[in-house]
Amino acid sequence: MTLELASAGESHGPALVAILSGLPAGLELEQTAIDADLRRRQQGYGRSPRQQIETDEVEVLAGLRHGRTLGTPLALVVRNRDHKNWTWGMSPWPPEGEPEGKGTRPVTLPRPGHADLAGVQKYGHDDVRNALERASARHTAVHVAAGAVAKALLATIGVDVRGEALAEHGADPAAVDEARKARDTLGGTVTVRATGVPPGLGSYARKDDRLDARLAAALMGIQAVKSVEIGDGKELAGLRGSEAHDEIKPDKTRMTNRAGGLEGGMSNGEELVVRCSMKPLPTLMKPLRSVDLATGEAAEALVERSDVSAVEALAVVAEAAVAWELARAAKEKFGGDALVDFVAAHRVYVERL
Ligand code: EPS
Repeated sequence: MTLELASAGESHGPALVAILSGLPAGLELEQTAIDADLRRRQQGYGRSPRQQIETDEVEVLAGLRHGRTLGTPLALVVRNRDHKNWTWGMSPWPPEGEPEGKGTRPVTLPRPGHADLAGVQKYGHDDVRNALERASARHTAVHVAAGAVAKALLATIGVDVRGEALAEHGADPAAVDEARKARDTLGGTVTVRATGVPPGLGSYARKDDRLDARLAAALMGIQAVKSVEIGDGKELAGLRGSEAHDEIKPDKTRMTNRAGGLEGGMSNGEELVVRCSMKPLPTLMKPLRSVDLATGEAAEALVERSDVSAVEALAVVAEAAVAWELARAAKEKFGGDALVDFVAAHRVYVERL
């Protein structure tokens, strides 16, 4: 059974939920490890005051007994504490009583760079909030919880995944202070590295099997991500073949790792190195020109509480996305309804190599 992840949840709704299926039975999970990743995602210089309202914690509703997976769907929940300020505005059922709190008036001023305009056009909404709530990067919280589960599975075969922001643009506190003063926002770049990845995860057999393509989709699927690079990425395009490729030693390791641990759509046993970059966040305190959808007149875009930068959060979210995709590829390769079978299959494979 392959690993699958389904998630749901609006930014100011009651909760974010994820259902993870295909996990082997007997995997030990630690609540503190999952919560530590949730906390890492909330940190970073430049986050919105929203992070002072939220203290993200995972709740498990199914699939776990006494800290071990049952081999059945694992249901994770991260509650939105801010929902208490939006109970009327984000009520799943027709709200009762007089409108109160946030989200009671329709949003009609789409933000350039956000899902706002195309979202209301596509789904036929009158209120931009009906689009922006799910498009929000808030829901990356539950994907980070899922990533922590994936990292626990990968750890059983010696794979470790770690994301880190490049110390520039949105991850440079001085640049963030300047941008905040100018009522502007910043983007930036993060690198995710995975060690202990055995050769042969993914495949060249079909386009959809290629691990590089799958990692690119997983990273590009994160809000605001605009580019993904594997290893030295587009820099390789400017080199000669003799300079670009990683020569092989007799022990089958490489002299360099410009390919970032991926060749032919497969891991090659070297450290896996992927990078992704996010655009500056589109909610600006000094708004860009837009249209008022209620009147059709020129107007300025919606101004809402928001982050100046979320690049350090992206490092944690990208780490989770890479971990999930690697765990999925490992589960495809090694199978196992019981964790011991998964681990044994990995051991036999590595011995053969
Ligand atoms: C977001 C806008 C802000 C961010 C949010 C993502 O939310 P709010 O409008 O409630 O202040 O804080 O990110 C989170 C809440 C989070 O936990 O990461 C957006 O429009 O994408």
